[in-house]
Amino acid sequence: MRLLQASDMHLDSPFATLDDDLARARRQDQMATFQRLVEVAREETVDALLLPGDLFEHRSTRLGTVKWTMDLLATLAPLPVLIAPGNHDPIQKASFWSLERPDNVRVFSDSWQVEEVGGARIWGRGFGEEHEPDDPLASFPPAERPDVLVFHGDLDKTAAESRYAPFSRARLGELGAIWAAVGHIHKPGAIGDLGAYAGSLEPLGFDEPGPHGAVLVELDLASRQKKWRFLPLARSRYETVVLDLAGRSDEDALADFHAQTADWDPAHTLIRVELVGPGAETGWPASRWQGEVGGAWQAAEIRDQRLPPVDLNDPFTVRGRYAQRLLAEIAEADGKERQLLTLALRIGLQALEGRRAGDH
Ligand SMILES: [Mn+2]
Repeated sequence: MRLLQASDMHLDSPFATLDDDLARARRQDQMATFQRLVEVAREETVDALLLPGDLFEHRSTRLGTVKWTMDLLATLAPLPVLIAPGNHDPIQKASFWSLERPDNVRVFSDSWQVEEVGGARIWGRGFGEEHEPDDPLASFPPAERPDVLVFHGDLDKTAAESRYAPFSRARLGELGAIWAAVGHIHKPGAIGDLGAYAGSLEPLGFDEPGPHGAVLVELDLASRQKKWRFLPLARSRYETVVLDLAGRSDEDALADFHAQTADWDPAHTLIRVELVGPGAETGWPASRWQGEVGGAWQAAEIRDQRLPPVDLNDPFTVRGRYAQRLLAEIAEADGKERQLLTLALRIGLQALEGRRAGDH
């Protein structure tokens, strides 16, 4: 039998860090990719579509989107669509899961339930609340042997580490399913030989780089063997390019940028360029980099983390001591904090030279 697995669509995500037009475009991408998923279910003549959670973003999904989704899934009938709600779309009393749905769409509750599809026993379980520190596999009925599992949870985590249905791969192995279709982790990947996370169907941000999509599984119930492959269905991808300016000109670094990104489709790539190394004083300003990287990308942002020239051997001046203190903190920091501290270092050193803060 053939199964198509996809999760973590987060339809109607706010994309709050993007400007309004781009956020709207990304929500349209999410819906277009979901539509593509439904087409693939039809083209690949699968026996069921498995959606292990976070189909919706319960704080921001609009009623119209829920209805659009259900109408689309209805077009697959009689193909079963099995949904195990996740932490972003838990089955609560006052949720869109209480709306009417097509007969072929089945939503698992927050206790394990079974659906029979083509002779396979497909067991599923959903989130009932946003936070669930209990191991979802601990409550699996002990006398049962599942063929397929569909659920949302956090792999190789303990209750102390995760409030998102933490479970162990050892326990998953003990249950003896041929395949586990699991949602929650947005990076696509195998769970050993036991199953897989399909990852977020359409990536949500720069922390979800690379191709995203769905998983197509082929199972043989008699031999309990399986084959599976990843289908890159996402419309867009997020990529970060780090350009180290040490020992080369801005022109060379830009040529390197073009070489590194040559294979990516600009119209469907959101790109972040991190400038590191020296050159903040003498190199192109961030605004020039923004222009050089180009407007062909779906979105392009420059993260300027270049350091100003600093004499580290000068602990006797205010400038040297300020720099040492900030550099020590920069070494410990990451992400946004690192960017902020780098900016503080640059502006602070300029201020100590009597220059205006806007000159960076
Ligand atoms: Mn998710």
